[in-house]
Amino acid sequence: MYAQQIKTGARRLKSLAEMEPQERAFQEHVDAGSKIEPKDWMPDGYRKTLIRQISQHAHSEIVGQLPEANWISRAPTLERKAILLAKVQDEAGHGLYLYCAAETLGISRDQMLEQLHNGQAKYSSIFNYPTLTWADVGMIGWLVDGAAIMNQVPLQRCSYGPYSRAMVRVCKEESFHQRQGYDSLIKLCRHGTAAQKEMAQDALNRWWWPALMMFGPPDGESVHSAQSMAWKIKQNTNDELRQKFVDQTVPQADYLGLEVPDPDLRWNDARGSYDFGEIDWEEFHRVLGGDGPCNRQRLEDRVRAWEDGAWFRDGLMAHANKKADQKSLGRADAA
Ligand code: FAQ
Repeated sequence: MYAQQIKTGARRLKSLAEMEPQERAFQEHVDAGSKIEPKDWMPDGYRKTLIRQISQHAHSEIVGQLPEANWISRAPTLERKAILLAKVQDEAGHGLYLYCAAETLGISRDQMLEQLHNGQAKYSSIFNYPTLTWADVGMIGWLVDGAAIMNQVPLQRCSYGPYSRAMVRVCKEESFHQRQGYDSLIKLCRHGTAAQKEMAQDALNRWWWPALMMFGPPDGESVHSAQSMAWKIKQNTNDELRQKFVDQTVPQADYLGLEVPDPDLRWNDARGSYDFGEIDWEEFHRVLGGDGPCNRQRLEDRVRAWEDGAWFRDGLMAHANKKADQKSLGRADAA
């Protein structure tokens, strides 16, 4: 329902009566649950919000390859290596679908990458943390992909057609990612040695809070939530999804025999969900501001990968241009 009253840090939204006819028709279309397609009229703000969110999402997928790729050459078995390779390749595919979806809104992939490389665009805070042990790879699958699924399943119903369709395939693959992470932690925690379980606990201690930060600032400080929900880009607030994630994940930690590093975590019978402790928002803002443990390294790696790939892009362009020349020569001959 349009103008749903949620408490957020955003300014007041326009009512239907305050909108110009074109914008009102757009909003009614969205309210009716219909999709917006690239050639449809859309408010500038809708276009900008989507470009921002989809490009940040795409950047997260490709920067997100880096922490796990660190372990491909050191995976403990051939099977684990094959699984991890497939997962890291999937993340590149997710980036590709998402960059393509953003391109339908009138921005080029080169522009988006330029914004990533010059620090203008964000990517998820979570990928600025290091993967110190093999258990961290399991934690990324279980917690990071788990949080990503919680956030992305509702995005399959996003009002913008190309984004919502891209998310259907992404979510299927993220489910495999989450399962492989949890499976590797079951091996460490329930079938492994005491040292392996300790390694998993240490990884959980380091990844739990950053995983909760993935859902974004608390609702009272979320700048974009109210408008994005009115436009049905987002279906839930950041805090709603964070709570669902905690409720789903704590029993999974119990099954592994791991302790969630939060002394304030307890089941609240009245609410039917878990109460949990205060997130360190200062740390969140520090990481967003570029001062997390790995921000510099991640950006350097992405820029280097872009520069190293220049010869390949040049080759592709030369090939495409040659094909185009041959085609136009063929047409000239036929004329
Ligand atoms: N990190 O007003 P809100 C993955 C920014 S994919 C960095 O609440 P919004 C797969 C936000 O952009 C993970 N920045 O914003 C994988 C905004 O900044 P701006 C990525 C954050 O958009 C797994 C400002 O704070 N998923 O993990 C973060 O309504 C394993 C104010 O925030 C997506 O991108 C953060 N955690 O809600 C890959 C999903 N949180 O632009 C490899 C799509 C907030 O004004 C391995 N995105 N910010 O300068 C979304 O759902 C939303 O954009 C939110 C933020 C929920 C992230």
